[in-house]
Formats: sequence, C-alpha cells, structure tokens
Amino acid sequence: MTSALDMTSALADAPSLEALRGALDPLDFMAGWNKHEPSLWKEPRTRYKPALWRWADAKAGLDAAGRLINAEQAERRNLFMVNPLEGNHYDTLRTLVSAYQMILPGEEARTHRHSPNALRLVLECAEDCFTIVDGVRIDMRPGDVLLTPGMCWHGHGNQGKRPGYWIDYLDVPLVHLIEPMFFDHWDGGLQAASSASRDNPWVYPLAAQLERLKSAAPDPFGRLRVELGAPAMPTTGLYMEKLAAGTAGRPLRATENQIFTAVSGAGSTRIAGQTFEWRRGDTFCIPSWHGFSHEAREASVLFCVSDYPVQSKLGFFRIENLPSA
Ligand code: GTQ
Ligand code: FE2
Repeated sequence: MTSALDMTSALADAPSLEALRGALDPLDFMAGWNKHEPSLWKEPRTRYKPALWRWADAKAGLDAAGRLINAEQAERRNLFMVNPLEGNHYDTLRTLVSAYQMILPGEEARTHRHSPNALRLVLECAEDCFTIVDGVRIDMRPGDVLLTPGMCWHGHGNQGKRPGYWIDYLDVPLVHLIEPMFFDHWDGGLQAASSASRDNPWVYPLAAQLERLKSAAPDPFGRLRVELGAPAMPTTGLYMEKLAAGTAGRPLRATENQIFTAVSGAGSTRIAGQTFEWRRGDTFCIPSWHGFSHEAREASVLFCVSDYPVQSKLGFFRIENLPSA
C-alpha cells in the first residue's frame, strides 16, 4: 500500500500534468482543467421533459388498484406522475412530485408526518371524505386545495358511499436534493379528530378563489391569477389562473418548475414546441426555462404548483416574455 507520505511526494514531484493527474486521482482531487463535462452553462438546460397525465387514465388505474390493493397495504393508494426522463422513477420535476390518489368507502389512510410539504387538490369527493391535519378533521370538497405543511400529522378517511379522488403535490424531490428528510408514523392508524373545521389556514375552497378571480387584474405577463397564501408553504407557490374561452396567453419562460392541473374547462398548452391538450383533471408539467403559452377552448381555470418561493428566496428567479412558445 502507498503511504500518505508517498502520495504527497508523488504530487510534489509530479514531472508532468499526466503524472499530476495520476497522483491527484487516489486522493479524490479532480483538476478543474480535466473536467468530464462543463459545470457551468449559459442558461438552464434541465433534462426533465414537458409531459401530461390524463385524469381519465389515472381514474381507471386507481379503480383497478381499488380492486387489487387496500389502503392499509398500500399506505397510500396513489399513482405518481413520473417524468419520462431516462433513469427517473419518481420525480415529476426537479423539485416537485405529484400523484393521483383514491380512497374507497370505509377505508382509512393512516396518519403520518414528514418534512416534505404536501398539498392536495380535490377532484371528486361526494360526501364524508375527509383529511385530518394535526387532529383537525377537514371535509374534502371538489376544487378544494388543502395544505399539509412539513411535519404536520395527516391521514385520510372515507365514511361515504363513493370513492374519493384527489391529486397530491409534494416537494419531496427538493428534500431528496438537499436531504433533510424525516418521516414518522402515528401510533395507532388514523389520528382521532379533536375538532372539525373548514375555516382554517389549511383550506382554500375553490369558490373563494373564483370570487377573487372576478376582480383580479392581469399581472405584468398578462396572466389573470390569484395566489393561494403568500406563499402557501415555504417552498411551494400555489396559483389559480383564469383563461377566457377562445383566448391564448402570452408566451413566456421562467426558471421556476411548474405543475398545472385543469380545475375546469378544456384547452391546450404549447411547451417548447410541443402541444399538450388538456381537460378537467388532467395534469401537465413545465420544466425550468421551457417556453410555454396556454390556449383555452372553453372558459378554464388552471391550478399551478411552483417552486417559485425557493428560487425567489435564493435570488435565482428569472422570467421573460418570448415571441413564441
Ligand atoms: O397522502 O400523505 O401521493 O405522504 C405521496 C406521499 C400522498 C399522503 C402522496 C404522501 C401522501
Ligand atoms: Fe403524507
């Protein structure tokens, strides 16, 4: 074995760049002039791809899963929207993941907590479908956005007659990236509710957002949108955007990673030269710095989940208009 002293003198006495490289390697140094690939580049070039997932497909898959696995076995009966990027098995985008979830009548999705921030957009919950956040029972209504910020206990239940469906959005990929992951199970299944309320900072009913949108003025990029919270959670910005029937938005690009779900209506979004058709419940993702513009066939509302707060707090955020998407 080469001693530490020998390794140091091999460095000091290196007769050539070749030899120096050979002496640096076992010490886990990499000379900047020998980089395998550049570490800096002119502008964002994410490997994540624009993609769309259909609610009709998710529902069919969840209904099949409802026959095949129960909520106890599954922990959560959910279908993650995996970015079609080679080697990826989880992330929707670099910082965010989203999943369709279903709970059958009579089921409980046991209570747990985790450092990643989570939120839900309710798609279909007929009656008596609820989530319990830190002991507060919140009945789920279609169009609701429900927050479970990092380390809040949360579990779900369905005491109604029909399945409940919603979409989860979490900043898990961001937590994977910076690594402060914590996760605990609640002892004893679903935490009992000590109170029930829909009037608290975790609940954003759709009707209230539609009311706010009626008097919203366009932002500097021509978007008619309202923000839920300011921001809703430290890492995650949430917006409801209104598109009038037959209108197209101005093409733009931004450094933020964005997941959109159609809350109502139908239309299409052009993302970096590709067109994605969407209708109610469909979800699509726009990776960082991809030009995009929405076009509404019917009057529509889009829900947007973005890592804007992270980018903005760290001074990285940029946005600009484009001639076309
Ligand atoms: O419902 O708590 O889709 O923790 C992924 C992770 C849902 C949840 C997901 C979760 C949950
Ligand atoms: Fe969770």
